[in-house]
Amino acid sequence: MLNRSESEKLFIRAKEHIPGGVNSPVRAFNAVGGHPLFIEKAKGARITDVDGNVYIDYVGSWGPLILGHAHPKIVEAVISQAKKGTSFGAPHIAEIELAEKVTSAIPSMETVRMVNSGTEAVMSAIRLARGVTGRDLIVKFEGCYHGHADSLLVKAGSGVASLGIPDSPGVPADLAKQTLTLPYNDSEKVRELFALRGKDIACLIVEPIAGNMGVVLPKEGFLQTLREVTQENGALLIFDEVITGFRVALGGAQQIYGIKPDLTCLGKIIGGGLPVGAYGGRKDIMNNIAPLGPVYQAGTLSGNPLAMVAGIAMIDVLSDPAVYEELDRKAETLCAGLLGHAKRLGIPAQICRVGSMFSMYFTDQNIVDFASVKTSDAEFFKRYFNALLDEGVAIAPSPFEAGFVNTAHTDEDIQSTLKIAGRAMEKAMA
Ligand code: HOZ
Repeated sequence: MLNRSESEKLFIRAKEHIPGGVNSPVRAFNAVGGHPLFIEKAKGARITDVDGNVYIDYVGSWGPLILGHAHPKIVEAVISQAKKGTSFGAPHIAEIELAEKVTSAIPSMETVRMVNSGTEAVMSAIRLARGVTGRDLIVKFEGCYHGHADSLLVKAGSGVASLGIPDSPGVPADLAKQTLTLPYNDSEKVRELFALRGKDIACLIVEPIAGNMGVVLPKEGFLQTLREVTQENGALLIFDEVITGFRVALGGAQQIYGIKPDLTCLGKIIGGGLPVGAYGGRKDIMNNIAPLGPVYQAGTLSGNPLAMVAGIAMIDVLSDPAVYEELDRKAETLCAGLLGHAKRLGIPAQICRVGSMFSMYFTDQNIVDFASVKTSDAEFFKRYFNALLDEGVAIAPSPFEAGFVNTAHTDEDIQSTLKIAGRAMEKAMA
């Protein structure tokens, strides 16, 4: 067992003045027991905690660090911008440059508005969809998490699922009523709902590859059904690509599956690890946002220069297709090795993976939706998580999150991880 006493002390101190000692609930380790690690520093594929323990990191700040921690190009861009100013609250050239890069990588985003987080991006896209269609109802899928805006905290994934909070108090019942939920991957139920309520639905929002109930892949034809049904009913299709955008491909999941949504939301990844989000899509829709149109959305720190230059530096590196091939190869090796261990040990297991994002489930069920995800053995996960951590491998402290391979992971890192994971699974069986 590693000595984590300094982290433990800091957690006690943090709880004095920060609710639960954390600034985002899933970090609190509730789903895995013990206390969170307090991080001292991170570089490449490794994080170091305040006790000096070093871990191979597959959390990557929950996805955005596709180039690993403190990538030299991003660090250089941020330092050089900081010397010129950290916030202007006024237009500047880096905003245009990042917007050009995002819209060229994701052509369905004809124009894009920068905000500060994925939550803000989604919240604004929903308001826009309601404003443009003049309708109130929205549709989401069980286990998909789209940030913590009121309308979206209904049957959500991520921390909401980890903590077992089905629907958050504080969300007015009248508002929650406007959010209709369906099981992920159930095309038939989507058609049935739209047949009944289609003319009142402003938009349908989906993670085209779910990443907040763990990774769940869309079944063949599912995204196409969503595209057709929304179009037939005059509702907007919103892809929440906060996790998948620039992660599974430069053009996100929509590039892989060949579906063009009306609006797309992006998050943390386009800031290279700095706080940022964005939403964009068809110009005729986006033109309804203030100052062009009446749908209001604003933010002093939106388009923040530090986040913009970090995002530009990151996209420049990602523009080489070899980056994605390499990520895919390493993630494939890792996942095949993990499944191999499970098979050898007779542990029922499934892995869902697209490129460098993946989740492992300890179940014999096919993973297609939130119900099947919940058949994964949460107690086994807890023991496995802690056994990994004890040997210096960090994965997300919840069975409802994704793991990420980043460009900084070397082949040796993958092999060491596999050795540790084999031992961790054996330990978790005991
Ligand atoms: N929604 C994030 C993971 N999918 C949580 C991030 C955090 O708690 O820091």
